[in-house]
Amino acid sequence: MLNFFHADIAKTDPLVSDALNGELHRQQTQIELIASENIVSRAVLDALAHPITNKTLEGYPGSRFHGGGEFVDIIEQAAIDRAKELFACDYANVQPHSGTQANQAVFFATLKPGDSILSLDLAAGGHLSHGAAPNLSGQWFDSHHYGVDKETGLIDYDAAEKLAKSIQPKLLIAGGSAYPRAIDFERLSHITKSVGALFLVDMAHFAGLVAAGVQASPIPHADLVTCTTTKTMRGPRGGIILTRDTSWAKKLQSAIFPGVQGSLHSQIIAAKAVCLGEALSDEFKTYGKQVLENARTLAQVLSDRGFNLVGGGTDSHMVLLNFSNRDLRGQQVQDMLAKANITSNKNPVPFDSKKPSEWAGLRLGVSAATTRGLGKNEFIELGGIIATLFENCEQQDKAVVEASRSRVLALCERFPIYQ
Ligand code: DSN
Repeated sequence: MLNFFHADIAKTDPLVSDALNGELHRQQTQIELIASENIVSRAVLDALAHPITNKTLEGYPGSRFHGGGEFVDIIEQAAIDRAKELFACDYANVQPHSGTQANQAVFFATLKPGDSILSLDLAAGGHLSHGAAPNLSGQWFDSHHYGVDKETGLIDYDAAEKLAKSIQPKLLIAGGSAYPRAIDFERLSHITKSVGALFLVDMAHFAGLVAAGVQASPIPHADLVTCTTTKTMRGPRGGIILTRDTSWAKKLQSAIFPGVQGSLHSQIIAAKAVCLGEALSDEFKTYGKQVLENARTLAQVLSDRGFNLVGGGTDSHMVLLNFSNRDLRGQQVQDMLAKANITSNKNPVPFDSKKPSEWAGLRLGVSAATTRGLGKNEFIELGGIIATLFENCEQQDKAVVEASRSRVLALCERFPIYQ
């Protein structure tokens, strides 16, 4: 049995061990620009790999169905308290296994099947779990979408208001995966109130920027707020539900358990507590400022080189490029960047109704590279490399790719991770 508790994974499972080592090496030698990714601290990794993962518990701190929960109680309560302090709210549920499950729990607490919901269109930067056709939310609810203005790429609040008045939704949702500009929560809150609906803000992508004080908080305006602890929050995979209105507490507690989830993931709760503690630090505020500066720098460099930015720029960690005027597809530019060790993802752009392989957009996010230590100067350099690679999509000049790859590898060496 000693072997079971102490043998190294390299000996017990070489296949998985080799792939894990390969993934670590990939992360160390590529610049990560996928907007939903980040690089967690050693402390978060320690929590994720702790034997606390063995613990099964249902319920909430002080009221569990299983015995032996005294240490998880301490940790979960700390995560709750830290989330409330960080986001200046009065209720937090840290058990959702993901952002999507946080949203499902909110639906369970607020809607009945067939009720109407109104959210940002997927191609305009919304999220699958906000009523997109293939998602459970799109099939169980009468789902409608507001969008962005064709010229500016900014949310068309007047059109959203008209739509809300005609649909009379039960729930209006803001937030998503690929809207780079700030959202006017106050305006959407007024629209919501005018039709007697509830207002949910899913701040999964920009929660870390809210925590750092560089983006406005939706908490004062929304009835309910969900987020993930990945992305800009720089923590483990998982979700959180927040509200300033404690009258929701009972419904939300039972919507998560036993509503849409069973036992909690103890190791993730521990890692969430660590990440929330880190986000309360001054260092995290500095990090948030740097994320914003880096994203704006990248946007400026790419715009100066003639590339088209959806929304005309960014107020967040991400930049969304539209290649439709250049006869390029997102997949082509994603593949070109990958050849030079830059990871990104193709994305639809507003009004893009094509299949994923033909989407005209590319989404770039700076959160992970900022955690690595890249600052404004490095993003000026990286933006230049990226623009040159975009320009090389037609020619496919191997020398350009090789020169870019060497410069990216040099950046990775200057800003190492997990050494
Ligand atoms: N919604 C996906 C993304 O933004 O990449 C995963 O979080």
